[in-house]
Amino acid sequence: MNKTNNTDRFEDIKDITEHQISRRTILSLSFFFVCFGLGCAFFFWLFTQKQGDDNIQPALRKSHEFNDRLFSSLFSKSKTAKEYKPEEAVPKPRVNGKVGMEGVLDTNTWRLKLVRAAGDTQYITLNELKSLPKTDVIYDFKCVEGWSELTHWGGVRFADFIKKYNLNMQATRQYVGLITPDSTYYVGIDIASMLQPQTILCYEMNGKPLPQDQGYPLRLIIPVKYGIKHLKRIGLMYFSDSKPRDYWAERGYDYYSGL
Ligand SMILES: Nc1nc2c(c(=O)[nH]1)N[C@H]1C(S)=C(S)[C@@H](COP(=O)(O)O)O[C@H]1N2
Ligand SMILES: [Mo]
Repeated sequence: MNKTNNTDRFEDIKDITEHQISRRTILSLSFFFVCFGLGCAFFFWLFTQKQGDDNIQPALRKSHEFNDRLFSSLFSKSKTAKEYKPEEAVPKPRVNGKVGMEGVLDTNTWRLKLVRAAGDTQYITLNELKSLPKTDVIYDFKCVEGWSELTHWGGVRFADFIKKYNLNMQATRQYVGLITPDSTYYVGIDIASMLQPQTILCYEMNGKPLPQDQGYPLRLIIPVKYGIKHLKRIGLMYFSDSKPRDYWAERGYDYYSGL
């Protein structure tokens, strides 16, 4: 009597369980197919979109720009890269990137062309820049290709340069643009990162004049950014509220390229 009862109950339970199992299986399978279908539709939509001027799907560009804005807003001037002792720097830093570095630069006639406003360009010599207070920066130089090195640079703080050349008005613009003398390499950088105290217009490496292939006579050192923004052999500098042209951003890399 007892036994029969037990079996009955057991079969009841088994019945319900099997029913539930198949219902749940169907439910989760349908859920899977709906998600899979939505995923396929999304990718189809994404990759059949008309590409923008920069050969990138507008939706990807938009999310990229969203990241840009997010990280620029998180950026604070007090954020600094870790600094090291001079002995820790490598004696011979790697040379990387030669765009705009071809040919020998005429160091006697080189001037920094500073565009103060449309039609108002000032020409600054290396000695004039060297007469400003010098700042040394020893930090971990990082390239997007995946390597990094402890390097030692010297030059004039961009913020000091702004003060000395009365560029406070210009520094209310959102970006600084830098271009090599032959105009083949160019970068655009947000003003907050330029004014960060470790950003220098650099003319020295390991206490000696910059080697030719590392940007002689003047390059940018900007520890809060990846290597791609560290333009070597500066020819021209200008200020702008719209994003200056940027060599690697035009080739799909992040415009902001912050660390
Ligand atoms: N003019 C110029 N500057 C440039 C580049 C370049 O190709 N041309 N490459 C950039 C990249 S990708 C890196 S990683 C650094 C490398 O600097 P280095 O040669 O001193 O190591 O320079 C940057 N500045
Ligand atoms: Mo790089």
